[in-house]
Amino acid sequence: MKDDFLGLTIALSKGRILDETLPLFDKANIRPLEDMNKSRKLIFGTSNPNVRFLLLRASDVPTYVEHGAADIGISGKDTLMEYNANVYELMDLNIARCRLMTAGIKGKTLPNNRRLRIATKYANVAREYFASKGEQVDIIKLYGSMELAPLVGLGDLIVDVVDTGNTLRANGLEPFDEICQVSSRLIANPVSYKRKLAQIQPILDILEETIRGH
Ligand code: PRT
Ligand code: MG
Repeated sequence: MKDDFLGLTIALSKGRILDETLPLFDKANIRPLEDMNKSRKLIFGTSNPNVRFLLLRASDVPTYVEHGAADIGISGKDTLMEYNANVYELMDLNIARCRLMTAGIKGKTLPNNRRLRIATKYANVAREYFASKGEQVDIIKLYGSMELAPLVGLGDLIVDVVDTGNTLRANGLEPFDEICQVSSRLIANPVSYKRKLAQIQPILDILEETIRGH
């Protein structure tokens, strides 16, 4: 079911990762032929005829790369931890940095007579984190706006990514524990990595150089 494009297909995601990724590829002389933030397209040719970009939901990037629909991609460590796709993690790009944290209503004590309920889109990460502390929790799976949940009694805590913490504060929440630091990673399909190394390696070299120069 592969299409007939023989070059390198790179999976990117809309939003903050894209904004920090395009300047990196720019250094490698790979620029989308249209404004990816404005166009409604999902496949973008680039200034390099052998490279194209796919524009995906952040959480779909590992899936496209795992199945070889994209050769390489850029994904947050949070997303990689949650979906545990069979991909190579080639490089820490050190962009879109944030932290995975637990958070809850400011000043509120947690119940100790029952299991904690955790509202999150990071169900696997949250379950493993609490299990590692010896705590069994009930997970309430959400797809966005986690900050709302505890305010209306949906869960005692949330697990979410936090940058400045402004969103938590604006909603009367406070961060509690840091689960891990997050940054975006360059990932590769294992077969593509072997077959297309000649195309991938020069891009890796330039990205590496650019990141070190930061
Ligand atoms: O739309 P979709 O559900 O696919 O993703 P999204 O809108 O939640 O996030 P998106 O697409 O903009 O970015 C996805 C990736 O960016 C995440 O997987 C992280 O790896 C990375 N990243 C870095 C962040 C943040 N920083 C971040 N601050 N993703 C989300 N946020 C959220 C945060 O949860 C809060 O709601 O941005 C809001 C502002 O953060 P504060 O702490 O500065 O207020
Ligand atoms: Mg988004």
